[in-house]
Amino acid sequence: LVLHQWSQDAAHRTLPTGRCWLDVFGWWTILSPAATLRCLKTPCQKCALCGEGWRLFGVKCYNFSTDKLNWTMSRDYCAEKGGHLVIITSQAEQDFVSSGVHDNYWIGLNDLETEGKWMWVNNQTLTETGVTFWYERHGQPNEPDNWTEEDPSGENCAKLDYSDKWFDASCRERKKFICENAIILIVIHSIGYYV
Ligand SMILES: [Ca+2]
Ligand SMILES: [Ca+2]
Repeated sequence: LVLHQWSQDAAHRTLPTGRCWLDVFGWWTILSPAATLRCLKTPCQKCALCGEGWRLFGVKCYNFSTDKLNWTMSRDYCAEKGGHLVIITSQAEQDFVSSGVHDNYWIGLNDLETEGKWMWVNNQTLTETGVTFWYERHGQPNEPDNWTEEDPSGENCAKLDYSDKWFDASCRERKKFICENAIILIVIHSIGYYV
């Protein structure tokens, strides 16, 4: 892969491959129609790439599905793509996944094994990750409430709701889902100069 090397004042100039700028993470970014490419260092020697249809945030790639699947099928679909259902471990990540697309999405959180013991798909507990974004009601039970009126087995899978908060829901329901995957790291062997 041949990339150009940019100077600070080249930010926001149009490159043949797309646009580049120094992003908030201090990395150079190119947006091309096919993919988001971001350099880990200046001068660029390694770049972070997300596949087509995946969005780059931090050091991860995210795919927001348009198809609807039940929770287990969503989990398996993300695993087939080499990733996992999204694991939300910070306010910034919560803000990213809930920005722009206000819809219902499965996330990688469940209490299938032990009722009330919520686990991420990598077996981390909410205590371990230290952040939760459950929906809170005023004067009524908060989420998760393990509601059993529609599904007697209760609600054992977590979704990101229109309200940008988490709800437990019946794992049988078909919903859109968010997959999270590692970035593709590319080592650049030849660096040109943008003038
Ligand atoms: Ca439950
Ligand atoms: Ca619920």
